[in-house]
Amino acid sequence: RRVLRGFSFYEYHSFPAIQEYIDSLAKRHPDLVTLQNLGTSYQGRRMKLVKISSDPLAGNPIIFVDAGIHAREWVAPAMALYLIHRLVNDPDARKELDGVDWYILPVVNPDGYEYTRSNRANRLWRKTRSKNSIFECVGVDGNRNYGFKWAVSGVSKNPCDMETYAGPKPFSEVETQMVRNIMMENSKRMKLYVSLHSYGQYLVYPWGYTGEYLPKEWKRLDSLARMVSDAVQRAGGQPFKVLSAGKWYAAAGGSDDFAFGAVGVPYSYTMELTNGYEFVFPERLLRIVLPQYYEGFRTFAAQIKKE
Ligand code: ING
Ligand code: ZN
Repeated sequence: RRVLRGFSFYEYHSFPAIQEYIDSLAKRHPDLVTLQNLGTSYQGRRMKLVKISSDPLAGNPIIFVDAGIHAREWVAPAMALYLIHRLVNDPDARKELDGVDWYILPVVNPDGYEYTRSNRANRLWRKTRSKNSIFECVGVDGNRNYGFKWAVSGVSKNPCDMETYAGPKPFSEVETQMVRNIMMENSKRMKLYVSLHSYGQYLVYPWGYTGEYLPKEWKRLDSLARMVSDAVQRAGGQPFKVLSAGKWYAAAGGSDDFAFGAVGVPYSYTMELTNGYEFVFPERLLRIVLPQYYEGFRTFAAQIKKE
C-alpha cells in the first residue's frame, strides 16, 4: 500500500523500485493484474510481464507493449509504467480494458538501465551488459538482435561498437529471447505490438530492415499510426512523424520487424517518444507528455477492438 501511494509517475525510478511497485499493484488488484515470471536478465535481475485483463478467460486480443530495450531511453519505461497506472487506476479505462488484454514489459534491458543510473559517465549506454566470449567488450544492441533478416542492414559486427552491434547470433541475448517467447506463446491473439523508445517523435512500422519496399499491408499500418498521432496532437502533444522504419533509416534485427514478419502480429510499431531533448528528457516534463501519449494508446485500443 505504502509503495503504491508513494510512487510518482513523473520521476525516473530504479529497477528495484519499479519491480516493487509492480508487485504491490498486482497484490492490490489481483482481479485485474497478474504477473508472469520471465526468468532473469544476464546479470540476474528478475523480470516480470505485467498482464492487465478484466476477463482473462475470454481469449481477448492482446496488445503487447515493451519499453527500455535501450538502456538510456528512460522516458520509455516511464511511459510504460504510466500506461499500467492509468489502465489499472483510471475508472475511465474500462473502455480500454473491455475486450482487450494488455501485456506490458516496462524494462526489457534492466542491466543496461541500472548501468545508465550508476553514474553520469554511463548515462548514454544503449546496449545490454552481456560479456562477449572472445572480445573484452560488453553488450549487444537488443534492437538489432531479433531473428528476422538478422544483420542484413544497419548493424555493426564489431562487439566494441557502442551503438548497433547485432550480437554473435540472432537472439544471443536472454532479454530478447524473453520478448520473442512472449510473442510466440501468444501469437494467435496478439494483434498489436508497440516497442517504446526515444527520441524524435516518430511512429514507425515495418519494414525496418529495408527502405526499398513496404509490406503489402502498409496502408493499414500507416493509417492506424496517423490516428494515434492525431489523438496525441488533440491532447496537446506534438504529432508523430509516421513512416516505415526503413525509410527513416534501414536497420535489421528490430523487434517490430520480428513481430510483424516472423510472428504475424498484424500491427507492429516502434514509437520514438519525445522531441528536442535527445536521450536526457527532463523529469519535470513527464507530467506534460505522458498523459498526451496515453491518449494515443486509447486510440490504439479502440481501433484494435474494431478489427
Ligand atoms: N531507434 C530505433 C533503433 O533501434 C529503429 C529505430 C526502429 C530501427 C525499428 C530499426 C527498427 O535504432 C532508437 N532510438 O533506438
Ligand atoms: Zn531505442
